[in-house]
Amino acid sequence: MTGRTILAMVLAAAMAPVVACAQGAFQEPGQRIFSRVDSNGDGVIDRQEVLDRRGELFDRMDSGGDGGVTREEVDSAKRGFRKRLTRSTQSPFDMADADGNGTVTREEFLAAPQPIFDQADSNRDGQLTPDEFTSFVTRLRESR
Ligand SMILES: [Ca+2]
Ligand SMILES: [Ca+2]
Ligand SMILES: [Ca+2]
Repeated sequence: MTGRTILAMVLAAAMAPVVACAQGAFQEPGQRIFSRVDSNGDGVIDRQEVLDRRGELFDRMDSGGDGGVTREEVDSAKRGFRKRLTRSTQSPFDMADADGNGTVTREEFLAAPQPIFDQADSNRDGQLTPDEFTSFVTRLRESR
């Protein structure tokens, strides 16, 4: 059980506007996403910033605002995500629902591992530089 899909959801959500115009003439893959995720603007993305995005995603999915998301909320959020980022056959809901009680709390959602962060952080220093991020996004695009 990994949080791959969950983090993919966060990245996909952050990437959506860029991916939407990817067919056209956009030259710097990931640049806009990068600056959106780099909320303190120090030029690198750290795990906390990724967690912040994940928290925002949770809040967006938690349409009832009761601190837990249901299978419907997760699945309806998932419909907007690109298949290649969610190629797991396992529902992201089941991956995030660590205690299997049918509700994903914010805590469970934030506790999921960050495999994509690890994948993109090629020198393993816990921070994503624009170069690391751009080459990761490029790899994703080329893996289509
Ligand atoms: Ca930063
Ligand atoms: Ca749960
Ligand atoms: Ca790094």
